[in-house]
Amino acid sequence: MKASNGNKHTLADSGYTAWLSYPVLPQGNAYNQYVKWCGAVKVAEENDTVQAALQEWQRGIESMLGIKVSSKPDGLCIAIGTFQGGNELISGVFAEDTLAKVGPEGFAIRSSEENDCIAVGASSPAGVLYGVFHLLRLIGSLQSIEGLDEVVNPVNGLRMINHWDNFDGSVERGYSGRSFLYEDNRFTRDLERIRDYARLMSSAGINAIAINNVNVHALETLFISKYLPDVSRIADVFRLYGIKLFLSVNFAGPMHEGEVGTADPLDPEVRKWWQSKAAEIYAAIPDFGGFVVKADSENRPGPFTYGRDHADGANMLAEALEPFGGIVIWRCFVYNCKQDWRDRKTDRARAAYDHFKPLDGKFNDNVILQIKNGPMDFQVREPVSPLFGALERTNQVIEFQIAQEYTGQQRHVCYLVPQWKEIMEFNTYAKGEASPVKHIVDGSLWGNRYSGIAAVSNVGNDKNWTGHLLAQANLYGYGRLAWNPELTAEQIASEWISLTFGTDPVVSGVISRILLDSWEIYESYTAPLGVGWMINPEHHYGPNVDGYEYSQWGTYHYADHRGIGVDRTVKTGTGYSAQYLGSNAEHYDSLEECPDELLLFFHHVPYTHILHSGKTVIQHIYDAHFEGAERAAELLSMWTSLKDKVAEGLYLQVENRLKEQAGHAKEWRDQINTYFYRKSGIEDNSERVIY
Ligand code: GCV
Repeated sequence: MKASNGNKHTLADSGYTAWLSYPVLPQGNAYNQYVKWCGAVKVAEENDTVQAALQEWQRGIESMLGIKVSSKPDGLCIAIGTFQGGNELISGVFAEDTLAKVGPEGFAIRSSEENDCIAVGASSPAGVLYGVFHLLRLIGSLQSIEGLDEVVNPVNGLRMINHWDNFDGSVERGYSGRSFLYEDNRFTRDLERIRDYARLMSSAGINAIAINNVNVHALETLFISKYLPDVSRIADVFRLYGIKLFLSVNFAGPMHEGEVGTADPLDPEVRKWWQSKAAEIYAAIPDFGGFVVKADSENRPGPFTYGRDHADGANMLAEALEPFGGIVIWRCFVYNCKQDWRDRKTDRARAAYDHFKPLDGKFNDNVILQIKNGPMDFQVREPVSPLFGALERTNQVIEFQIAQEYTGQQRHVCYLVPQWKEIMEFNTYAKGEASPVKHIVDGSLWGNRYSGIAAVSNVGNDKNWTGHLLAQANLYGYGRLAWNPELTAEQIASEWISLTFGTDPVVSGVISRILLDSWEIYESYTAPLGVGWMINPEHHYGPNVDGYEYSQWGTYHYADHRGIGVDRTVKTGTGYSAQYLGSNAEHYDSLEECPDELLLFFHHVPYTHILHSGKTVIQHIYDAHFEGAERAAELLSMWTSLKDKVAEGLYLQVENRLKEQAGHAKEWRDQINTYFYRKSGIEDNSERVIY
């Protein structure tokens, strides 16, 4: 199998090569420095992953610098390899204490004048690959490669992507075409595309991918039996790039093929069934990652059917995987979508905490709970899930959604890295004053065996992977943030822009501004003050104030002619605010202290309530929607200023999406403003026309 070369111009122009486009670098000091060092490379290992790193190096250097890379150094060179791989340049450059600092996936990099080389060394082939991508990234963003002397390890152990791809080729919440993994109930034959995908993921730092939807349908249930050879072929490609393959499994699997008449996790036959499946999987894929499970949620089967709890269910699977080193990733997105919440006490936001807090400490060591970032469902604004901080004795990963289900579906630009950063920095007060989510997620706060980050993929078979070209920044940014949560949203944006579009500072300035403003803009014309779900039911695109699909019991936002918002306080509401720790609980519970952006998530208030900003709630709604729509239009004019500076193919893709966004933002503005004007009967104090 060869990595695809294709017609480079066309591929880059379509967005296919994404942040591995390796744009030609400008002449100048930096360029001369790179040419001086990068003309030759020394590699001593035949290992497939090290060879993949070498190929990537050659491809990147030849494209960015326009030179041929020799593999027979005669002077300055780059040396690539594992510490034990027999490359004498690597062993000569790194001191013993450096080797000790390099973790299993980390790497060391050192520019050594005395050895005439820049060495990239690691303890594993995957580390070598990450090191090579790192050096290519430095070059692609015009940074110096002289004087380098650093050890880089990923902060998070698990850096995972969850595909919601179905075997029939559809993608649940997919906004970039169909699946590139499956077509009409068959696995793809285009392994080159899988390989290019693996390259992209690995270069962003991803090390785990679950290839099928957490809603596992009948045929996908057979991925662990009949279709195992196909799964194994994908795992072979991922392995080359340091990525472990995971499968989402159906909790009722034992019943599906009629082999066992129950899925009760305490039934010995059920346990045996899963154990034998695990053995079959590991015989085919020795480094298989494990299972992802959605149970007892949105009509999925689970342990509740048998009167068992989620620890019973997860531990049963964990036992089957443990002998092979596999893990179970058990999702906490468990709620009863049919619940009657007219009592105004029943609250979906409470569900994950109510289900899982009592189970803390009851899960096996190879179970990880996967917790959505917020208590609801990836809204443009919601508080951080109170489960972060509540589980002291349980492995856990945070789940983000790169797919923009509720944030414009990759038709609107919404750079999500600032949102994820804010969530990771949120202080839970779980263990003293400094207990941010990022330290729960990286395992350091409680000393967990497993920890990390997972996110729902935003890719499909659209040529540019993500539909909206600018949505690639979310995919790249997610990986980079998972690798190192200390990177800023600005840094990540700037890296992505250089690697994708080249290093022109004007281009970088404009695209950076578009990305960094986009979340705030999207929020302002869609979801005021923490109210969510004002979108059309089922497909979740476009404005519909009463559109929450489970609204048979009333509207989601409780708006009437007097006021709006969900009372989640302890005294008069659902009591959800008490799920937080320390001052967070008081802060959210208090009408005076609750931050404006979450006010309506926690409180029901009259439209005339005065915000910290000094505006009334209703005036805020009007202003935010007028301003948001205006700013959305400005995004388009900012982009058009780049017409002659960005390759035409890329330029036009983004222009088309931004045109749609500008028009659609007006529709949002008009629907939301009209609705609340009619409900409240209160005039806009700027006397703008509200239709
Ligand atoms: C995969 C939301 C989405 C569903 C998704 C679910 C989940 O409800 O709308 O499409 O199902 O979250 O995360 O399991």
